[in-house]
Amino acid sequence: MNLCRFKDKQGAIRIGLAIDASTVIDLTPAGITEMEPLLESEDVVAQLQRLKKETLPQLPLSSLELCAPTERQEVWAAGVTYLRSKTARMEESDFSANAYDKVYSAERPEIFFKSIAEKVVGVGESVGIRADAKWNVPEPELALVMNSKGRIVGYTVGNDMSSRDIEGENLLYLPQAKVYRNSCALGPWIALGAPEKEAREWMIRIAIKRDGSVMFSGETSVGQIKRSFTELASYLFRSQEFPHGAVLLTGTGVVPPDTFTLRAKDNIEIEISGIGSLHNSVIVV
Ligand code: DO4
Ligand code: MG
Repeated sequence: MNLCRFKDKQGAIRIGLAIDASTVIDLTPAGITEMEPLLESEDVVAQLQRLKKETLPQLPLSSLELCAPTERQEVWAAGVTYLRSKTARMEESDFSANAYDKVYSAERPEIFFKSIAEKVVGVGESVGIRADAKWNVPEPELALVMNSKGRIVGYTVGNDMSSRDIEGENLLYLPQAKVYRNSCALGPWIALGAPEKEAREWMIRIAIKRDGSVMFSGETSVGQIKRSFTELASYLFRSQEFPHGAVLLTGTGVVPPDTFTLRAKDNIEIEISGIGSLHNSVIVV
């Protein structure tokens, strides 16, 4: 079951539920004006199954302006959860290479802050590459959607945009390599109800196009993530509260070759088989 946020003709946000590949029902007439109460409910899937039976407006997906799926959640990110991420980062850095090696197998995962909800970029909007960085890449990632109790209630598609030269120069520059204008894209769908076992079978695919030609494409399986989702989620919620829930990017397993860097006007498409696809163009920020 896939939920989304979309804008109506007056620009107001509404909550939609996909009923097939091309149709969304508008949940507003049923009193659903935000996702948060749904994500907090004991059984969101059962609640949505009930709503599906009500007579609610059916809208063609192609007519909707879809928005980022975040309302008030903070977005965090786990790192070095795939072997590919560890080796690429060890190669790009000099004296901090050991840190990646250690964190990959350490008990405590790497988790860092990525974005507040209102700064998240939605489908069709532009992600940013820093004007002061020379080597910029997208990071296609599965994102866990958790409610305030730390329960994983859904999944969305994420892009943890990164400046590899800034991170590679010195690991202490990580917040600058990771957190800047338009550096986090999510959505448009929140897929609900899939257990971790099922989600680990999904594929993550990325294609980067420049002037209509594919400059890079790659894929990985979610199952390649070294740590369990519950382990990552429980570390995020240690000694920490998220009254509106949280979103956690789970790390990248696809890294373009070292010769590749993004340019303005590139188009990035990330698809996760059990969820849907997120596409964004690139601007310099
Ligand atoms: O350690 C730096 C960031 C790692 C990361 O973002 C990833 O592995 O996806
Ligand atoms: Mg990442």
